[in-house]
Amino acid sequence: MILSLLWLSLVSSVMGGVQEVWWNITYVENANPDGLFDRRVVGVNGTWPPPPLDVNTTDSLVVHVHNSLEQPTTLHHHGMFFNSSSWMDGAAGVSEWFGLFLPLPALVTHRLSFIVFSGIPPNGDFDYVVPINSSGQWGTYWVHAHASGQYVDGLRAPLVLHPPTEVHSYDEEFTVVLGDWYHQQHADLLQQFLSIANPGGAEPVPDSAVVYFAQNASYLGPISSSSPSPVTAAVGFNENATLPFQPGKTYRLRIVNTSAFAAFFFWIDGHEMRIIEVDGTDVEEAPVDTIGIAVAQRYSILVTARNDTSSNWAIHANMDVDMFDTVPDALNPNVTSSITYSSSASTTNLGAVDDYNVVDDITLVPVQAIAAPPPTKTIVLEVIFDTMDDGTNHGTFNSTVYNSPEVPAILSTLSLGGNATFAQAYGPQSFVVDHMDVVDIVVLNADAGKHPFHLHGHKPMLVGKAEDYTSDDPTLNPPLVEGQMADNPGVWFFHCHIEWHLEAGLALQLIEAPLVAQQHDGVPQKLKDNCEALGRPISGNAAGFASTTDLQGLTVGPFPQKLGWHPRGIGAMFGCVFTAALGMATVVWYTLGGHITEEEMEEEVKAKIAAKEKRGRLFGLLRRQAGLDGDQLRAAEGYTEPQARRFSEKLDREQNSNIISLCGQIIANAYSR
Ligand SMILES: *[C@@H]1O[C@H](CO)[C@@H](O)[C@H](O)[C@H]1NC(C)=O
Ligand SMILES: *[C@@H]1O[C@H](CO)[C@@H](O)[C@H](O)[C@H]1NC(C)=O
Ligand SMILES: *[C@@H]1O[C@H](CO)[C@@H](O)[C@H](O)[C@H]1NC(C)=O
Ligand SMILES: *[C@@H]1O[C@H](CO)[C@@H](O)[C@H](O)[C@H]1NC(C)=O
Ligand SMILES: *[C@@H]1O[C@H](CO)[C@@H](O)[C@H](O)[C@H]1NC(C)=O
Ligand SMILES: *[C@@H]1O[C@H](CO)[C@@H](O)[C@H](O)[C@H]1NC(C)=O
Ligand SMILES: *[C@@H]1O[C@H](CO)[C@@H](O)[C@H](O)[C@H]1NC(C)=O
Ligand SMILES: *[C@@H]1O[C@H](CO)[C@@H](O)[C@H](O)[C@H]1NC(C)=O
Ligand SMILES: *[C@@H]1O[C@H](CO)[C@@H](O)[C@H](O)[C@H]1NC(C)=O
Ligand SMILES: *[C@@H]1O[C@H](CO)[C@@H](O)[C@H](O)[C@H]1NC(C)=O
Ligand SMILES: *[C@@H]1O[C@H](CO)[C@@H](O)[C@H](O)[C@H]1NC(C)=O
Ligand SMILES: *[C@@H]1O[C@H](CO)[C@@H](O)[C@H](O)[C@H]1NC(C)=O
Ligand SMILES: [Cu+2]
Repeated sequence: MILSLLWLSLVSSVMGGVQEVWWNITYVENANPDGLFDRRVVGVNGTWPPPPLDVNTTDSLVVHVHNSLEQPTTLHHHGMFFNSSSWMDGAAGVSEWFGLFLPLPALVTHRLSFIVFSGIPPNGDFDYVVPINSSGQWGTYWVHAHASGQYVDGLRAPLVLHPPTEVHSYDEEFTVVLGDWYHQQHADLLQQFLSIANPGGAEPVPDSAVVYFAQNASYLGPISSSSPSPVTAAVGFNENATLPFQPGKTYRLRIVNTSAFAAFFFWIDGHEMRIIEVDGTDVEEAPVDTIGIAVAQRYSILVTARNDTSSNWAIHANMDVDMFDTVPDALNPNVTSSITYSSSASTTNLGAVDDYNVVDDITLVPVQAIAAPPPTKTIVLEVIFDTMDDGTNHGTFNSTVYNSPEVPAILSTLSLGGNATFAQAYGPQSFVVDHMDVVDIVVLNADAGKHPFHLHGHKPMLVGKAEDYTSDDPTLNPPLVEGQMADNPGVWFFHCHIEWHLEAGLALQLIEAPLVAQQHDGVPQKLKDNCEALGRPISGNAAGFASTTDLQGLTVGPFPQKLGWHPRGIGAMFGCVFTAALGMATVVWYTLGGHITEEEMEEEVKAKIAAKEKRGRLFGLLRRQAGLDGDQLRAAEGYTEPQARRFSEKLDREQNSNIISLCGQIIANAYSR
């Protein structure tokens, strides 16, 4: 608010314009940025990566999108406010197609779809109006698909907003794009992730990492000595990417982490780095050894070039493998590019480091400090991953899986009249906040993994951080809060930006000042047409009814397993269903698994069990059985892992029968409660 007022007075004398771009979103065959594997990606106008965007803050941006994919798509301009026009925010993720296109034999895969707005249907169009000239924002952002994991398949690009005058001075700038990279299509990976074959919720581990550079809305080409794969040959990747440096100059590097999953550690040999921007906020210069950058985060650093040009220097981007359940031998998590002073010099690579000395972002000082207003509302959320009653593992806030409503929540807001203030009308995981509420969102991470959360439509203030929220020690557990002013009427998503976790349901929708939003109704007809083309109702509550309570037909669940705390009848029924599921899984295993040897299978089972133990994600069914000791739990682990497709008659018979009897014991325990 204070920022935007300052901003408007600063730019009022500058003439604004509109920067328009036309993006035909297409599949691109045989892209090979890591030099290891040709795969189909999602790009723009038949090329990949999608073009970087460079916009002056005196301009607004219009992205004219044509969808040439076989599934709905959306674009989300990450971090932009879209003040009172949340329908332009593009937070979708329609995945009914997911159910439709599910290859057979289908495992138990839950239908998930994330819709704040329904997306652009195949062959459809939509114009995204990004009001940069009025948002009071500048710095480093990115644009990515927010539907069906298409950004994991490549639909992602940096977006740089240049103010007329920068706070920090430097001579030139480059954008550094980091991302994890998968060889399989996202839809296939997602199917494996959200299946009863993966009750521990092990996320797909990337096949490699990619680093590439942009400047002035173009990517930098490969070094001249390389001959990379033809489809992506216009851009330099990893060891073939380099930043040309000149002695005496100071460069701003804008680092964007476009990963689906992996965080990165970033540093440059032989050079010092100073952080000057975090996620669109200018901060006072702070020296840093290593940047640790989570999915969707952006940092700008200043790097002063060396005076001597006798050597070129390695740039390091290492993936944080702690997040991976397993690190396959074939994976090189550490990629390098270079800084070139002279094409004839050789490159100095100082190699591995002992540990990553990362900056704690809560210590960084914003250039324009804004006092945290006192909260008027608090939302406490516990991050819980668990195996649900359908055998799949899901990420949740407080054990409720987010499912997108039938009617995009913004259309409910605009059509429910006075009923728009009832949170239950929007379905589960919906929170209504009043205009100008100051909301503390307290996130308690009960999971062993790290989770980078993203709130749409706002720039949250980080007002506290605790090492261990279960501790009584105030140094480990100080008050933990984020303050956020409800000054942007509309519907905004709050979710983990690890794509797998979002798709596992770790999300909620914040319905902000619904009655004020109704006064700003400017939803383009095209958006409603697109929803209807996708067969979705465009008014009413989450299920399409003019009611606060009637939610018939709405997709909900799956739910935490009730075993152990529900009446015995349900326990018994569940036991039967469970056994049936087990049998079915075995059948599926036989159909799928003929080509894996006994040893490979055993290895895989062992690795998965070890990984799951490491991550502390015990099978929910078993964790609830307080009576189990460690050995029983381990045995149970052995049971739960193979349940999906790991059972084979070649597995040890005796172990098998132990497993089955343990299953019986669990059900008996449940009865006895
Ligand atoms: C949205 O615009 C209103 C009115 O100009 C302003 O008060 C509010 O702070 C803005 N919100 C954001 C998130 O920019
Ligand atoms: C994509 O192609 C269209 C039509 O040929 C063209 O107008 C547009 O500028 C292209 N966009 C990009 C980003 O290349
Ligand atoms: C978009 O690209 C597809 C595939 O290359 C092409 O067939 C189609 O004509 C293009 N459409 C537009 C509107 O540019
Ligand atoms: C942004 O403004 C600068 C001058 O301040 C101009 O040189 C440049 O071309 C503009 N960029 C775009 C994308 O309009
Ligand atoms: C932003 O640009 C749009 C499109 O050119 C224009 O209509 C609007 O008045 C501009 N707003 C500001 C605050 O400059
Ligand atoms: C990029 O733009 C900046 C300022 O607009 C200019 O000084 C620089 O020469 C440009 N670089 C290239 C490679 O075009
Ligand atoms: C870099 O170029 C070499 C050929 O010079 C090629 O073998 C390698 O795959 C390329 N690396 C990447 C990441 O494209
Ligand atoms: C990207 O985000 C992931 C997930 O949080 C994180 O592990 C990784 O370190 C980030 N990458 C960089 C370069 O920081
Ligand atoms: C480069 O040389 C200049 C002039 O001697 C000096 O002021 C500067 O500190 C040197 N820069 C670096 C990075 O060593
Ligand atoms: C990656 O880099 C880290 C830190 O330098 C090092 O500990 C690790 O062994 C490297 N991993 C591989 C596979 O080279
Ligand atoms: C979520 O769970 C936490 C911890 O049990 C609780 O304090 C909080 O009130 C719950 N939040 C909601 C929105 O139910
Ligand atoms: C509001 O909800 C009530 C109770 O569900 C319903 O009877 C009424 O028709 C609804 N009004 C509107 C405008 O949707
Ligand atoms: Cu997460």
